[in-house]
Amino acid sequence: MRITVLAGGVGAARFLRGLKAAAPGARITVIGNTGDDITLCGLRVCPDLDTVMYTLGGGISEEQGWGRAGETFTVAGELAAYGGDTPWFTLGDKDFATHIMRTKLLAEGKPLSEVTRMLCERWRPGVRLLPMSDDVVETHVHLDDGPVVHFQEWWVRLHATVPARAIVPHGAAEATPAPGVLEAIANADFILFPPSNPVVSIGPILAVPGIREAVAAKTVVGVSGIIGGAPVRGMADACLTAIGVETSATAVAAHYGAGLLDGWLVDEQDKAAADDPALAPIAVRALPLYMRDLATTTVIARASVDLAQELSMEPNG
Ligand code: FO1
Repeated sequence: MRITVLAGGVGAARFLRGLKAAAPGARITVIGNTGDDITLCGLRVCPDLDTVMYTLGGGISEEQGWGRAGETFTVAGELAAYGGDTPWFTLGDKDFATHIMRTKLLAEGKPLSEVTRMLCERWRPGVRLLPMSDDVVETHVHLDDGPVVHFQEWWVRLHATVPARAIVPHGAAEATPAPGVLEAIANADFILFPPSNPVVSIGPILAVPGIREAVAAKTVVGVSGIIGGAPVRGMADACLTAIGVETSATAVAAHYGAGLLDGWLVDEQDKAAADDPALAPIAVRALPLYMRDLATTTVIARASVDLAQELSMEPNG
């Protein structure tokens, strides 16, 4: 079974751990969001790629969901002594090695997809991890009062508390899918959208020309990251508000649209979504969606696979 997953953020990485357990024989390709990427002190940092690589490779800081376990911050402290670059974005000593190696390989002219493959040779995540594009795409947040800031500054320094009037994947329109991305979508038995932030994690991936159309041609099952009107973690509500979408499992499914989504998993608190006319063409299933641990995550992942297989069988699937 070949599964392709569009992924970004902590929720996606945790979902993928459950997916590997739920479908041990499946060949999983992860198309990772690179809109969160940022250059700090001259080093290229790819948070959503690293979160998947570390989580599935066993190096993640479990409590944070990003960065490395057992970190020290000596280098960050020394940089701060020099006035630092962005003191609000903390890089640990072990994490620095990833960014130094990535930047070295990029400077040798290797594309991000090749660099990611090389870094994964160490971590062995058990999935093929592809950046959505080898071209630079960075999510910019247009604040209500005018300035445009990098997503990380809005997310980390401003805690997404400053109202935004637009969230734009800058560079996406000029980007091309990374090698293997369109093939991974076309050759998949189905596509999964994990409980990622629909605006800043899945959105930028779909904004790369060619990807949305390729995904729409497949059977797609998504997992709501919104339960009972609130994001499970992170600040997806601030992102949804910025694009005028209500923070609800129904509204997010409607945002993706029936042109994209064939199935949608919602928590039991949101089971009314199954009867919402706005989601009529989408097969909605309700089940406990809190990913408390690997066991509960595996059940959720298995449910997404089962629904995708059921929908793939249908004549118009
Ligand atoms: N998030 C924070 O809230 N504060 C940080 O200092 C921070 C540092 C950081 C370093 C490396 C990395 O890969 C991720 C980091 N994150 C931090 C999380 C990051 O903002 C998010 O993981 C994604 O960009 C959104 O999913």
